[in-house]
Amino acid sequence: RFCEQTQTVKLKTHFSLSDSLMAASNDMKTTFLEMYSALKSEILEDPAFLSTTDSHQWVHRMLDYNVPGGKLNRGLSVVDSYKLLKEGKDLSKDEIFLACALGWCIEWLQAYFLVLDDIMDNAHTRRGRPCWFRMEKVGMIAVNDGLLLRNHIPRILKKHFREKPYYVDLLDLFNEVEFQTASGQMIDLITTLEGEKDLSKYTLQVHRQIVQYKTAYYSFYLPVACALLMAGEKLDNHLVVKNVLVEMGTYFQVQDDYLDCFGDPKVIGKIGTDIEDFKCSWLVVQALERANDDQKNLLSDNYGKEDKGCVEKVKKLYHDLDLEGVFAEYESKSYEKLISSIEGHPSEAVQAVLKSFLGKIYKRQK
Ligand code: GPP
Ligand code: MG
Ligand code: MG
Ligand code: MG
Repeated sequence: RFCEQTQTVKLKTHFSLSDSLMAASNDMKTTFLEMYSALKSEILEDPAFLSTTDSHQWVHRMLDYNVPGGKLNRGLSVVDSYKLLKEGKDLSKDEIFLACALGWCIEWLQAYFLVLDDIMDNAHTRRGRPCWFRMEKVGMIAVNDGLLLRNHIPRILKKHFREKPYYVDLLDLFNEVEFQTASGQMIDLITTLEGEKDLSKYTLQVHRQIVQYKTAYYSFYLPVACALLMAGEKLDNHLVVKNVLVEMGTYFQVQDDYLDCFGDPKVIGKIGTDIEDFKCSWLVVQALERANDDQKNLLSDNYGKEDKGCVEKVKKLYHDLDLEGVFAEYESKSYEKLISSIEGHPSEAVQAVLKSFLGKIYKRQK
């Protein structure tokens, strides 16, 4: 079945024909989305889901609801990065196939994290729809769905990469990054523990630790690391690239924290819950650095409460402290710093990979 999928004209001719960058990335998205259906079919062929039509249907619906509906930035980045590492050489059908499969593994990982994160954050919406656990008849079955999504990843890797010389490194990479993300998530969660609501522990250092671990490794390092492994590279030789990507991932999560409060829910597809959840968000850390004693008291009294009035008071304080301006300043400073680190890298191909990544997220609204 997979061979048939990859025989399509689009896959055969795509890279040699496209000379416009825009057209190339649109076509690649189509190809990438086609791969999703193929991978889903393989998963659904598992005997575990064949015995009852109900289980088959459940997994089908669960995958369609949670896996493909995002921006697909992480997944598509594997393909983009691999292409750039190949310095313009045409990719074979097989290479496109494998890069897309790895990209989907990251999207599967993201789906698994989001399904569970929304339960832990008591969120309401995701990607413009109710969170999966909020759906009728789903509830806490979503915890098990998260586990299933997670377990699909090594199955996809085994099926398509078992014979590759980099298979072990790939498995190790996914394991390591999952560990880092869960560790970051743990710190994110335990800092908000009820009964210990103490804003004085919220510093830039704690914030950095949380976001580096919960977001940067899986969202930024992982896609490029996958592409590097496919290109035959050893990850130990690319620690500088890793550092730049972790910096970029940190900047990306600061944007996420900012958009949680100042973004348009219709555009970002989710309604923020960071203030209610007493999160160690970049905004509250910046507010604490700038607040006078009265404003600090206002924060202590209102941060971490479900009450709409309390949330509004916190938002007004953020506005009074001009956190929009502080963020705009942070955003352009981060961009400049990242560009100069990138331009210090000896390889033009690697520079192109990193710049393409940065271009996708700079001043993002969603
Ligand atoms: C983003 O935090 C971090 C994750 C989605 C990682 C979750 C990790 C697990 C091990 C479940 P966030 O809560 O700010 O994201 P969002 O704003 O999208 O809810
Ligand atoms: Mg969270
Ligand atoms: Mg969340
Ligand atoms: Mg967030």
